[in-house]
Amino acid sequence: MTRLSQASLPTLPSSIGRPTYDRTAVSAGVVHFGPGAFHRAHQAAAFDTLLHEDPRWGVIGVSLNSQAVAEALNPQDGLYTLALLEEQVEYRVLGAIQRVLTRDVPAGILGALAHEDTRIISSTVTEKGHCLSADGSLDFAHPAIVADLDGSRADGWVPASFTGWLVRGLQARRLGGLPGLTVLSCDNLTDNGRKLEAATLALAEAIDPETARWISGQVTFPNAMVDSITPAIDDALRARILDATGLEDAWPIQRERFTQWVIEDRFAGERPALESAGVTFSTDVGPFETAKLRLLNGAHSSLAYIGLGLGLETVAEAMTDRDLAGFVERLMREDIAPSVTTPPGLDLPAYITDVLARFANPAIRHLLSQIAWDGSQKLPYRLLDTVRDAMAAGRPIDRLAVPIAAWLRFLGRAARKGITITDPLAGPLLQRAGDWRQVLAMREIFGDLGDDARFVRSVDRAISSLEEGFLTPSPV
Ligand code: CS2
Repeated sequence: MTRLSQASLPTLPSSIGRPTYDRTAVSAGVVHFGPGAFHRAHQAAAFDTLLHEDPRWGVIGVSLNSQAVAEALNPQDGLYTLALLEEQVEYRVLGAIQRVLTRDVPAGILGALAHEDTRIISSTVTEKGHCLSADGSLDFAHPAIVADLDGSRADGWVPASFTGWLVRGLQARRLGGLPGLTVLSCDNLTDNGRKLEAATLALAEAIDPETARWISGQVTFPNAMVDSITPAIDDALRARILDATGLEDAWPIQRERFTQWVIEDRFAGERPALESAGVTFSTDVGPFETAKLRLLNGAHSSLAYIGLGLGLETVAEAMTDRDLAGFVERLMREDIAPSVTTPPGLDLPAYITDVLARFANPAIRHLLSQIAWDGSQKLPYRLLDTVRDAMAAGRPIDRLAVPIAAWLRFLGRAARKGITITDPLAGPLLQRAGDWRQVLAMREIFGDLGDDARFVRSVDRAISSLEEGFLTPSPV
């Protein structure tokens, strides 16, 4: 079987989309940290579209924690297949990624960051990759940050954290007399750009104050909202892709057709003309981020923890459970929507209807267990901020407490069965999971919410009602 590569590209059936621009003429305007499925399905697809008009926006991927993407994509000249999931699946081979660099060649990463062609450093390193405390500031006690503070004193420092790499790369640009650039976070965090800016400045200040000053003047960190449902690839789809393309692809990816990327118009220097790829530039991304994180991701995590408790496997399957789907819809419309400022031009009730339809898409097999990863990092943005706003406004929080209770029960089940969970706080969470009050007391997740008697009472009631087999605590 022939492997997908630049050389084998012409053998693709004509029905399969592919880069029709000259890939040898492309320069890398973007260095992206975290070239996993989400980046490759979403932002790299947008850059692939843009490259048909402007060759200066190729992408160099940096994978800090694994060799897997590099091993899959480098032998394929950065090419991979994207399946757009609908009744009729559409396949497209994407070519924006030029190569993927890994930690074992630090000089390569540094060279890319401090290259004159590089004008954007972007990231999808997930919530935990930002090493933040519960208040959203850089966690100076995080082992990777401690290692960077220590390591930065030595010559030839190889950073451990993503933030460390930013500081190291920006320092190299300053020392090399290169201009500043745009650091573009595409992670699911409220105020992602501002948080990354504050974290980078705090670390730079501790390591090299002159670079911190340079960053303040030369580098911008726009906020951005990214949205597209991207389930992990499975063997069934791999087989279908092989069938459709006739080429072996070590790591194809899939996503729904819907995609949205709203970027704050705050670029250092030239802004890529991504409008042609459907990107929206806005002066205020905050309302878009909040609407998406609280409504879509909040509902997703609710479906995941409640659904897993009911023995369900996928999002679409959970949406066929009438009680659960009805509960989540009420949660979105009655409990979450009041905490969301309507983004300009968006009809919030229609947005909720659309999100629910996307969840119910039977062409997408999105595992609840995948969404259940990293609950300690996700719930603060997805649900706890909404709880705080609801309490401050005197609105009920009983329904909002249900997914939190479902997460606590998910932890309790894992601890009882002795199975581990994917979460950077898995150790302490599972240790405390036998007594959910101890989990609520974890300030790194709940802040001072765990001290609030009203919140604790609501969670207590929600746990009892889930135990009794009701989705909702009465009366709702
Ligand atoms: C999901 C997200 O895995 C998860 O936690 O909620 O990846 C979700 O599919 C995307 O944010 C949709 O844009």
